[in-house]
Amino acid sequence: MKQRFYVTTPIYYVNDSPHIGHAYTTIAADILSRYNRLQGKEVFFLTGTDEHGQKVEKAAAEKKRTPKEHADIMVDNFRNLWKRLNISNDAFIRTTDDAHIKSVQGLLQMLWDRGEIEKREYSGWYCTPDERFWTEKDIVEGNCPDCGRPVDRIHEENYFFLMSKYQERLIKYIEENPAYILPDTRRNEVLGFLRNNTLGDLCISRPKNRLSWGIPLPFDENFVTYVWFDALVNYFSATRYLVPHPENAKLGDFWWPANHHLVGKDILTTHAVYWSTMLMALNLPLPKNIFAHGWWTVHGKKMSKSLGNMVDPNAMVEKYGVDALRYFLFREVPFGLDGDFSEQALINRINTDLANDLGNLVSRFIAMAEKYFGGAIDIERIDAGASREFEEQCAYAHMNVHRKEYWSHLQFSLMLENIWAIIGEANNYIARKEPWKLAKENTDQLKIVMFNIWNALRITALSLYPFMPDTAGKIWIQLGLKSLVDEAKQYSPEIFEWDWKPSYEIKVSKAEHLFPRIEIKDKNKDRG
Ligand code: ME8
Repeated sequence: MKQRFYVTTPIYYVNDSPHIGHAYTTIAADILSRYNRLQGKEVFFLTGTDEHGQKVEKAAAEKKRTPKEHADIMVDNFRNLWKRLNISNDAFIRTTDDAHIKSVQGLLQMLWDRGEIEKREYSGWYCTPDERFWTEKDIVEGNCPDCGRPVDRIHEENYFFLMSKYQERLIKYIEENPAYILPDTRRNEVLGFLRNNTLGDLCISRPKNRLSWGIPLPFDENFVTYVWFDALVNYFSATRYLVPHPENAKLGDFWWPANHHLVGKDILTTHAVYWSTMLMALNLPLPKNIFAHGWWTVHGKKMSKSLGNMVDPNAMVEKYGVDALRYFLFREVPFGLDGDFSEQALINRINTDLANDLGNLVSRFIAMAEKYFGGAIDIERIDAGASREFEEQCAYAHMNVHRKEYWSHLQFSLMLENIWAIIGEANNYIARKEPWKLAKENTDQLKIVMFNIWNALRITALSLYPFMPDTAGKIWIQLGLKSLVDEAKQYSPEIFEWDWKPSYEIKVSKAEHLFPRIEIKDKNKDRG
């Protein structure tokens, strides 16, 4: 049976407009999915939208729509963006899906029957916009510690998930499974928090008279489910009805547990603490990994509607292309750390790494191959001589691109650095070998050199595919190969080796330059 790989993104609030932060997590999941598919695994890549709660209810009322009508309109902002960014998700979950609602209710009933949920009198400070309770010591001068807006004092009865009793078990689990929460800094933060604080129980309901847009508790119609309980369950509920062959899910052949839950650092606690303890109470296995990546800011500031500084991925794609944006986000900042987004930095990456290093290499190589041999590459050439050094350097960088620790720890920027090491080697090799001289002096040697560059570009295209699928596919075709995805699947794993050769003749062909340079007008010049 094929190995399985299940990766998730957070389900984004349907009411918000997606920005580069949302694009970031989703592209990361896409990179992992594409890579694992190419390695021959059966992949389930899940993303979706979080559609219940007060904010959706309020926004819908303002627009004179029902919450569901509002969600049905807003969800397309996400769906369309994912298409535009070349996201290869296998499913899109909405928390308003009937099957998800039934799943949430089924799990709640199970927890209720097992005595894991209790009804209690409750009073606390409530931040309405954030839909979050705070304790006396959390609030800052009568305001929400998170968003700074005023909080309200609320007394009511509510249902609580008895989370506190799992504190020790969770600490032990995280200690014994070093890869459960990554990166390590985040793991240490969660452990520090759990060791130094007493975990409370989790309020998992809202009275219907205060909030009606939610999933009714199966054991008390007067309450709806707290958004986070509803939302977190998506990762499991999807494995019951959205996976390939859902009929197997019914037979107990589950996709669960996920290999990676990718989240931003803002929602690490809800995943590492709430979700983990919910799963423990349900007797379900925990995901293999929760990876909390860093935060994109703009000029050092948090992106927000009120500051008007949200970077719209659609606009970036329009101006610079999908692959340039995908590349930039994962090359510029190691996954896990925070980064500051600037268009200037994006342009610099396009002009240096993409136009100069990669684009020029491809077009120079194709032009030379056409000039010297009418585009034909002699793939039977084997170099026994000095240029094995080139092969060895490429092979070393290529091995790094595929390093297991990089992939298990999501070190995307290191993989890209190694791909660029191959590109750099190929550029140096051309400078060293001077094919234009060989063309006059030694065409046998020239054939070997051309084959080696061709092969380095073939390996580059394969390695680039998860990050820049469109560009990788274009290079593949220019190299005279047939179809990157089909051939990679058909000839995996040998195709990833330096020595792999196609079984047909190769003729390269010119196409448009992959990444034209972006010229920036010098503002000072305009001023005269
Ligand atoms: O929290 N930098 O949804 P959400 C990097 N519905 N990533 C960012 C970012 C930024 N500036 N801003 C947002 C929710 N993100 C819940 C999730 S999951 C069961 C429920 C990304 O729409 C990042 O992945 O606020 C973050 O965790 C997520 O968007 C929050 O999305």
